[in-house]
Amino acid sequence: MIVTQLSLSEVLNQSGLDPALLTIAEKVKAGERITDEEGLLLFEKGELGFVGALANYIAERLHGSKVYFNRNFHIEPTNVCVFTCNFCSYSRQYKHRDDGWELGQEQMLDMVRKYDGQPVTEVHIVGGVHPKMNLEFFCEVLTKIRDHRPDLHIKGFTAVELDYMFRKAKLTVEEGLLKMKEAGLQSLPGGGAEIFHPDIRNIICADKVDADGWLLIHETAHKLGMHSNATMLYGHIEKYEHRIDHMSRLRNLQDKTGGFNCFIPLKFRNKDNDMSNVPESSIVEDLRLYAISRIYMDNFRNLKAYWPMLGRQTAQLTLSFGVNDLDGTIDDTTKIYSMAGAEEQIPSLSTGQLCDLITAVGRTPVERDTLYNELKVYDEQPA
Ligand code: V47
Ligand code: SF4
Repeated sequence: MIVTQLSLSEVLNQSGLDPALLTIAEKVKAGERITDEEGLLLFEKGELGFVGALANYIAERLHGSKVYFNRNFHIEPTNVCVFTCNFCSYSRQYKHRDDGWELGQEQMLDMVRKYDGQPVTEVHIVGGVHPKMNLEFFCEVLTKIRDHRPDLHIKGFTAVELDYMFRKAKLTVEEGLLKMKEAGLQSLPGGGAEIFHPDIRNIICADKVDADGWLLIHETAHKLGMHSNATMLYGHIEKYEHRIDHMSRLRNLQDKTGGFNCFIPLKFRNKDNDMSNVPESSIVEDLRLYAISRIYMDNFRNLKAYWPMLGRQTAQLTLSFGVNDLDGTIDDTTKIYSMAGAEEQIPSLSTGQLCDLITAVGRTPVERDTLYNELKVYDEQPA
């Protein structure tokens, strides 16, 4: 089913529209940035149809009908973690490590070898923060992967994992990142950002790297020529103003460095964690959030909906609300979401299925690499 949004001129000609919302629509038409207050107003008063029309206009202006995906796979080295984020369904404390997993270097390399001869372009490495898996261990893993398959882009380690490793190794952020870059790391995923504002961060994930630490790692990576992504964990106890505060800090850093590839809102899932009493957000709220992110984050070209977590149908819907990227993948091996109650228990989509999902809503699938270079435009159905 194709969701048809109102055009921007239809929105501008609507009678009885709140004058402040009309100003926002005019700014969008002129390609101008909206303020924090206007972002907040969109959360408070912007109906789904209104924000959807604006977001769709921006996404089509930037990307036409193109929707990106990539072919990647995940390595999750361990779910043992020294931190105690209340929303996490995935981690196990070190003293309970027998309930979790800890991969050795050879096991990780076997996962890479499994894709020999297959056209994957990216490996995404992310996991818990294991007290014994240190910088040296991961530098060795990176180099082994790079030596085995130099064409594979290695995107790995959240700022949370890096912050812990660098501290343990008594290195500055720049020294640590340089070591990892030399070993083979090419870009950073966006995890660990959660909600930056201390009023929320101190409740949901008090003991890990704070907002300034997270932002410093990404800023330094950008300075060293590496790109990264940014996430926001939404739909739990945060208020609209915390979302705007979070997005504002990212927008400011992007103004400074231009190093973020994409923004990825992550919907909080409440199964088997210490926040299971917190209800999950509705699909309407999810779609509004995607649309408002697209409108507010004017210097992020790409807005990603991570389908294993949202479910393929909701992810498909987001394509009419500003999203232009579905991540991937032919074989997504992540457990972070399935353990938190995500829609997709065994997240795996073939390229053909992913293309069908995109074409079914009138868009054009485009395979990209990690840095958003276009590899193939699927005008026709793939063989
Ligand atoms: O930081 C953990 C989130 C993130 C839950 O950069 C949860 O391309 C919802 O960041 N409900 C890690 N979310 C994963 C991540 C990611 C995923 C896909 C692509 C990219 C990318 C990055 O997972 C964590 C946290 O925000 N998370 N538990 C939960 N219960
Ligand atoms: Fe550890 Fe990450 Fe889970 Fe927090 S979200 S407990 S840092 S694995």
